Amino acid sequence: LPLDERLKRRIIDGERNGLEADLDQALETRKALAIVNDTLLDGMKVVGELFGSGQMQLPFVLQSAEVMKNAVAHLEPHMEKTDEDGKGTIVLATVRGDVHDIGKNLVDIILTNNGYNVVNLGIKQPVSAIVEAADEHRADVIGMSGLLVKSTVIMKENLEELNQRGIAADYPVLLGGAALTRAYVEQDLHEIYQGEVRYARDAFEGLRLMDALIG
Ligand code: B1M
Repeated sequence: LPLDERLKRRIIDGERNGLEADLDQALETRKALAIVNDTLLDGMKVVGELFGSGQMQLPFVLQSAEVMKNAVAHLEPHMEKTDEDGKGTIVLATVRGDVHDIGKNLVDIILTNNGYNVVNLGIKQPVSAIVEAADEHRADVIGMSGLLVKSTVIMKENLEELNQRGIAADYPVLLGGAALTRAYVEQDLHEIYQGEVRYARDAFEGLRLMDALIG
């Protein structure tokens, strides 16, 4: 198989052997982020489709996710970084009940590489932990990720909780994850949240929005 196809296959098949050598070879001609965006994420997309249609069982999805994580970790030192620093702080979390963190961790990498201080709380975070961390670190923005349809409801509840605590105006919120739609965030959630709430389709839109919200 051509290199690109081979890398994509490794994600789909959850095959780690030879992964790093292939990534190193890809790095000779392409940028690290392009490899993630144009090749590896394509592989994860296929995994999602196979799983969704019942052609792939959960343990294999987990293996694919592990290979994806390994690949991103291997590529990370090769990603471009700006010299900028201290542009602002975001507390980032996958919401309560949701374990998906590959996308969130990509957002972390992109924002960190572009001068933001990211406090990454991890997965399954209740809103109380998110608020506590935001207060403790004097966060400029709260970022929530979630991939389950259920998580879109939890995000709404979390925004309501911020309203209730009277801190919505202090915390612009950035939301991302596959189950969200722009309309849900920019219309429905925008209507209920008493602060700013924005939708990021991907990590780069997340970066642009951070620049817009803080800059
Ligand atoms: Co799960 N899973 N999963 N899964 N999984 C999905 C989400 C699903 C769509 C698959 C499917 O059915 N086709 C489906 C959800 C269906 C639904 O809710 N309607 C699903 C399901 C059902 C489940 C379980 C319930 C399965 C089960 O147990 N029966 C279970 C849930 C457990 C739980 O959370 N409580 C489960 C478990 C898992 C694994 C553990 C095996 C594994 C996760 C491993 C891990 O993350 N550490 C896994 C995986 C890998 C997936 C799919 C296949 C791939 C997700 C992924 O990593 N994509 C996924 C299919 C899909 O998404 N279509 C699926 C790559 C990643 C880079 O994309 O996270 O979307 P994503 O991030 C993007 C953007 O969304 C954005 O930027 C990133 C790109 O730049 N973004 C942000 C994300 N967060 C952001 C935050 C921001 C800004 C941008 O600012 C704050």
